[in-house]
Amino acid sequence: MSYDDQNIFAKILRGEIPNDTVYEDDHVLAFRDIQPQAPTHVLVIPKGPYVSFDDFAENASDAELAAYVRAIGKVARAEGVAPVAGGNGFRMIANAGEDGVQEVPHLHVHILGGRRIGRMVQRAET
Ligand code: DGP
Repeated sequence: MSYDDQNIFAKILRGEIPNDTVYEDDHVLAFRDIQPQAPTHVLVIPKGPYVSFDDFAENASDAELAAYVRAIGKVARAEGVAPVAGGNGFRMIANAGEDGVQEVPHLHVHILGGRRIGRMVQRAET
């Protein structure tokens, strides 16, 4: 699957659509999900044109990979949900492709916290 530069997160990165930014650096943008599923629901995206985690893992530079992982930790700490910083915990979700039910074809990790998130996987699609 090739990258579609008309996807909604590409538009956010170009500043064509507003977002509620919680973190930004040279390689990463993090912003609040428009349909929050928990008190903390932040999306962390690389600024590069990567469709999914497997695309990113294969094609991103070491600097992009490191920045992305670090940014996820920084966001979790800033949101007060990181256990090593006294938070009560969180879940990271990265949906990929059709079976992963990925809606936006630009890599994003959801960070969910602030409540008990529940079971990891449901048997039936909801
Ligand atoms: P996924 O199913 O993993 O591809 O999740 C896509 C998420 O993106 C979903 O939780 C809603 C969120 N979303 C979609 N459009 C927008 C938008 O324009 N702004 C923001 N902040 N979030 C969006």
